[in-house]
Amino acid sequence: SVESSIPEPQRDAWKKHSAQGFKTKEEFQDETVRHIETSLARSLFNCDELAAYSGASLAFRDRLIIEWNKTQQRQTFAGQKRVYYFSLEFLMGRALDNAMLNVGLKDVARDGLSELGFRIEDVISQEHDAALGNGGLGRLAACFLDSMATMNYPAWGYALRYKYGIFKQEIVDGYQVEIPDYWLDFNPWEFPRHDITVDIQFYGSVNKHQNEDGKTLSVWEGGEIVQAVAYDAPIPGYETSTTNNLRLWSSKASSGEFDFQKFNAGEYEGSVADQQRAETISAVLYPNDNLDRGKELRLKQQYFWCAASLFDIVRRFKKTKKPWSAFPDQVAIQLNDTHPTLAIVELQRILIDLEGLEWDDAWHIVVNTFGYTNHTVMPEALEKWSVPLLQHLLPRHLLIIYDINMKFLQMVEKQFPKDRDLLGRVSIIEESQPKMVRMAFLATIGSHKVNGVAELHSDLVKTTILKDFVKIYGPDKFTNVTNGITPRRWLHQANPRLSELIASKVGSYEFLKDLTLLNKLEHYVDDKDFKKEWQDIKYANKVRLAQHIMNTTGVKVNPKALFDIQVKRIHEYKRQQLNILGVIHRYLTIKAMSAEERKKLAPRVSIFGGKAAPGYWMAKTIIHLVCSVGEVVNNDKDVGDLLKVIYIEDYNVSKAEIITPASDISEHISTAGTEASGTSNMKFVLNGGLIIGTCDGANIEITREIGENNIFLFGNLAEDVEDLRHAHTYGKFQLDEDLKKVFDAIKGGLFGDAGHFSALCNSIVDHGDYYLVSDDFNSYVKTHALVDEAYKDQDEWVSKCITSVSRMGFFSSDRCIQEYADMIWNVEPLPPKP
Ligand code: T68
Repeated sequence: SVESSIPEPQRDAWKKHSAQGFKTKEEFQDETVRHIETSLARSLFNCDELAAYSGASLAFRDRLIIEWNKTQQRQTFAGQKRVYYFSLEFLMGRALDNAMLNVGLKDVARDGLSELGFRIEDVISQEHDAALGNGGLGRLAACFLDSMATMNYPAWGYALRYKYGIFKQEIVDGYQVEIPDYWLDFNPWEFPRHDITVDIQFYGSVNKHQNEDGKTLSVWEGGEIVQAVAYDAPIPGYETSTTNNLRLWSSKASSGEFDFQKFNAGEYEGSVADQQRAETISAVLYPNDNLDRGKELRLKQQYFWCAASLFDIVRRFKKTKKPWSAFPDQVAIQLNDTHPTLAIVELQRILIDLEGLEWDDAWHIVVNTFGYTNHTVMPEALEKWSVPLLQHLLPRHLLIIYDINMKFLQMVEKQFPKDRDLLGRVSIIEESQPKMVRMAFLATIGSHKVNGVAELHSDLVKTTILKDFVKIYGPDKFTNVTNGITPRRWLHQANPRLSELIASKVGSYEFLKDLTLLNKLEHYVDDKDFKKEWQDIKYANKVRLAQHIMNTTGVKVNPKALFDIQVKRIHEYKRQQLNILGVIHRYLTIKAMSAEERKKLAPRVSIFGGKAAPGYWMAKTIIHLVCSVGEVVNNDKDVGDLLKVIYIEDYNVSKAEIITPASDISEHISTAGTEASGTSNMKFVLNGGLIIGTCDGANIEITREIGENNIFLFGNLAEDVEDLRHAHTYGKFQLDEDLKKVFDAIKGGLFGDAGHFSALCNSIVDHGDYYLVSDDFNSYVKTHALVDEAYKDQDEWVSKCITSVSRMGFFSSDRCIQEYADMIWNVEPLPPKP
């Protein structure tokens, strides 16, 4: 039996009054109106859409929380292993629509709201995205939470409760402007747990003390204490009552820290400053994707979050009264990139310094607990922390890192005697000025499995950055789990009509839980009526996007044109510059065409979207070029509908839900070997769009699944990139002929002051063209011509789309979670009793 504050005789009374949550339309309306009138203190006379959203959300939240309590109790009773997904980012997007669909009550809510005077779409669109992430890495974590709950895995997410998520992007006069994203104004989805707090230490010094047994232990003393307060968000599974938890830590000054002496001595401002300094830790999400900047506050965030989460997990483990050796049978921790690597060091510290375990016993537990997912092999994105910074902020942890390194190097030396170079190459400490701690090495050494996120990427991990480690540990420690996406949000929620059409053909909505069932669609590839409906749905989705574009940019686009979309973070390696240079080439070509030739051309809308890191100047220049080209092209009456260029402001999860279903073709055109996986490629294909892409990341596996006739691949291969770059640096660079014409147009001022774009052009022409824009340009342009041709045969095009969708089953994040669970976590699901 578990401890309970309610004595046995009173429990029946308690149970009789237990909250049940609504089930019917009337109950939903009761709950919604009650919340609007009492929780929000509004009435019939001042209930706007925002209040309706809030009331409906609170009604749903109540339902979720009831299931959540039951789930947590059930999981605790069962006593089996839980998964903890450590990620500094969870890009959740909106919660209400997802909650409605997952608990299967969206129709109830639609009718209920309609009778109360509201359209459900308007209510849903009131919600502010939970935007606690940059891009793919954060969204992957969110998809994984959905899959883990849906598949009934006992799983928690751990993260930071940033006060400001990723900034909001405005485009002002063709430039990106960043606006802070204060999203906590009203968030019905989180529960503050003021009773769940952890004191987190920073700075101070390390001293030796003897414990009762006469053993000498290192003790970390002094420094400052910041308090972590837990905030919980329920994560409902689809068609299951399992409701998991996402725990977010918020920082505040610890009660000891808030200096009452200062306060009483009249130094009010000083004590408030302490408070603010503490709160700074969880104040803001760092807006860089795939770039490491080594800022002290970022390191503080990482430690704060890891230490609080581990304390929480250890506290939970201790309640089981099991021996420490059982820890890895109860706990699996997955590290989403190297950002949580300090958790490895922190667990080792807890075990040896606080719990008195021997080093080797402790280390065995640590390694068996952790798994590490790598998301990049690009050098500028690999995390390193300077030794002096660590020494200052976390002196005890640095010593432990040195010990981990020493024992590891001793082992390597035994295995490969006299290979001094090898020792230098694999050392956790880089012998630079200042010395640096290589976090990917530490994460690898401290985990039992390391995985990449697509086949090519996992191979690159093994042959480039972790090559020596494969030699040392053998290949079995390294594996691949190709990314996936949740079909609930990215098909059913984003594209309800397509989901419904599919269900009508494959027999039920079961495919949302087993995406491989989509293969039944292949029977309908030649079904005329089906294809007509398919096309109608695509058209309707394009009309919806065209409306959004009209509302936000004032540009009218023709929904019958070919919609060509590239939405993702702006990065040179993702090559939005290749796309826009290709668009300019198209524009110049159209201008030179006869009226006859123009008639044969399929009209195009080139759509871009995505944020640039605020300090990434080149990325901002790319945005500016896209906007400047749009300014000229969209106002060129001579070109008209043949070409439009659109920049969609503030790309985020909820915009993606409108954009993804509306593509005819989307662009996934990174320099081969740079994009670890990509996940929007999967979203677009699943929504019946074709893609143009390089042989990179998951594009390769998408091709294998859907067939090479159904994808437009182009460009150099990863295996040739190094040689090409090498050739460039040794003077063998030949600027592509067509690209030269494009640069001449830019330099001639066709898109405004050429000076604005000179660094961008020079990076290709004069500075080695690191991302191989010129090498791939010809192949890219030619492939777009093939797209134009293919689009003319609509019947064949739709067949390709249907075939592709029917073969996308592999890319469900449910399949990923199954692989993680079996290969890495060794955990079992715990389904609710029927
Ligand atoms: C992305 N990484 C990969 N990083 O670029 C993408 N980085 O190929 C892959 O599909 C996706 O991860 C999921 O595996 C990122 O999104 C970041 O956002 C990031 C954030 C902070 C620091 C470094």
